[in-house]
Amino acid sequence: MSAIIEEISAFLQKGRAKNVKALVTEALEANEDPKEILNEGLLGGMMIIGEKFKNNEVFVPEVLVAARAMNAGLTILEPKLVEVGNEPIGKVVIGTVKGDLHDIGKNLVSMMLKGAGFEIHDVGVDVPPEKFIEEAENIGADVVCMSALLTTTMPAMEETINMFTEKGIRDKYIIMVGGAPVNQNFADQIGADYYTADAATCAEVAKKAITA
Ligand code: B1M
Repeated sequence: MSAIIEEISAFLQKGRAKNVKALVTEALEANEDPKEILNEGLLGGMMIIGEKFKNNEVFVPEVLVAARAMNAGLTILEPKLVEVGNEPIGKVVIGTVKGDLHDIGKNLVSMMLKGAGFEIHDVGVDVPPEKFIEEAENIGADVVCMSALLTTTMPAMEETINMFTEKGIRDKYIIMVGGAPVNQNFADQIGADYYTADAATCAEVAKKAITA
């Protein structure tokens, strides 16, 4: 790992958003590979924070500032990771489910979907089933993407799919789910169309599904 990427990871762990932004800019100017900046610098730093959080070595405030620094770095990196074509290949509604405030994974998924040519309608975090439905119906979405990072919020995915079904509109949409605690079994159990483990695969699968 280059020195600058190590520095990005270190500043992210300290939650220093301004330094992370400046270093990501500097790394891009120095022709560092954007994917390496993402995977080793930003996500690498966040993984270390995640481990420390799990072991009670850091607490919510530290994780929160690290997450802010991560999002700050992502905004600089986004144009390099995403090259958008002219005509959208489909419309996506994306959000983190009710009760869940984690948005970094969702933001990455949005970014990759955008890069794959989708028009993105991000409804944010802590999104109730009604909101997913309202937005999907309003914009005429093709795909609905739900993210969950907590085992306690996974049931909100099922609740959302059930509400689409109750309203008789389930089959209008390709429904995709993901997030660290979600897996293929769970996706099958709740009647989602696709589960994918990471942002890049989500974009690939969505593209295939819509052009199938
Ligand atoms: Co939270 N948190 N957190 N947290 N947090 C986790 C998730 C946890 C695993 C930490 C731990 O204990 N090791 C744990 C969950 C345990 C569990 O349920 N199994 C946890 C907990 C317990 C909590 C609180 C309850 C803590 C508390 O208050 N006591 C609390 C809950 C708040 C709430 O949501 N209601 C909480 C709060 C927070 C912060 C607010 C401080 C902050 C979030 C800030 C933010 O997002 N803006 C935070 C963070 C940052 C984390 C960790 C450290 C990092 C998550 C992250 O952003 N990872 C996390 C530990 C960890 O994951 N190691 C943890 C990077 C991100 C790129 O990965 O989101 O997994 P991820 O996305 C991946 C894939 O999952 C996938 O693509 C991405 C990669 O390409 N993906 C999809 C995601 N969505 C997808 C959708 C798809 C497809 C793929 O299709 C639609």
